[in-house]
Amino acid sequence: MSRETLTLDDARSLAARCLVANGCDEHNAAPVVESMVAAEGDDCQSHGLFRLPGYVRGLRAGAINGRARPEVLASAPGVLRVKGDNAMAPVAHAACFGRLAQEAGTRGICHAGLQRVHHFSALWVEIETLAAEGLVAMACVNYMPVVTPAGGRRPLFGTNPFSFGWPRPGGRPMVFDMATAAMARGEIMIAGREGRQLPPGAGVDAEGRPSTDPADVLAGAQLPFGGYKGSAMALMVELLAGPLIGEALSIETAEEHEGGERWPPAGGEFVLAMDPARLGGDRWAESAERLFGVFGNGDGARLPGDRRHAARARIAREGFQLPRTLVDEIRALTDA
Ligand code: NDP
Ligand code: PYC
Repeated sequence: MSRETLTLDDARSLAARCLVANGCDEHNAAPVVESMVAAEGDDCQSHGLFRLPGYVRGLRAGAINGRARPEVLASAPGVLRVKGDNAMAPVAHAACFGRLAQEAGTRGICHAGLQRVHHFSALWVEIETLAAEGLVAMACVNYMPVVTPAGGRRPLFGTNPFSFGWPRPGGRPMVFDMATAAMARGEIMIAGREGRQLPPGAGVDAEGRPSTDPADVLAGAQLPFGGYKGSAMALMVELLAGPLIGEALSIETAEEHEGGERWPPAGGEFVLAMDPARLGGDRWAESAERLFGVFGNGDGARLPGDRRHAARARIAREGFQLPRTLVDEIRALTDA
């Protein structure tokens, strides 16, 4: 596959021009560009510029609002409800995270339920932002039913990612971010694009037979990670990012949008921020550092996020590569 080398600034201006040419104002384009560029910068290709053609399709179909102004309401002490206005999720994060962090600092804990947002990005980006402010944070989203529960046949869950971050005074936060599906759907799509087979256990074909072929699995169903344990985590995400915050389950989103023209559908995001000093007292950092310190002692274990941070340093120096076909597609979407 032919590839083009870009710097992160190249990516920033390529993505910004494309979003603005397709109906976004600067207020909406900027946080979405930063989220995609952060993903490219940490070698998380499935949620980098790979997502841009999908955003453009949603903007052109009128499903995504490129001029959104999400509204932040307090529905109870420590509970924020964010009316997303069909924004791309990073726009809603920019609207509510200042207040979320401030209320978590004064109350010890604050929750934000984001409604009617389009979340196609990597969650670690928003969780790292909150953890860098000294907060313990977690977030999750559901979407469309593409994952079958352990032992079942019918897709019920989205790929339902869950991310968790822990601040580390004087250092970078520890953040993990994982689909509760065995693989993110974007990773399966990229494997298909590059002609690679999937590891066993990623999914089944339309007849329910195990398959390692990306096209078969995309047409069939994905599987949760770790059997019934991942299945329970996916169930939890459905409930947190759906009924708990007044949003749709993945199966409800699919029903609402059957044959719909306004594609892709919007959904919800659950976010929780906690102040560890208020909740845990004086020893919270020291105690956590004792645990973190055991990682990287040569026994082979590493902390989640270590791969991303190594990539961040390398890509900042050397740039990154995108398939030439994707760069051409983005340029065509900018000019058309
Ligand atoms: P991975 O399986 O690649 O990684 C999951 C987590 O495990 C990461 O924090 C990773 O850290 C960590 N990890 C991986 N290997 C090790 C190891 N050997 N030791 C310790 N930690 C390890 O992620 P997924 O493929 O599940 O998800 C990829 C992205 O897709 C995520 O950013 C997610 O937010 C996004 N996504 C978004 C969706 C949406 O609706 N917006 C839906 C589904 C996924 P590290 O990165 O450092 O390797
Ligand atoms: O990669 O599974 C995925 C995904 C779904 C929505 C956005 N990303």
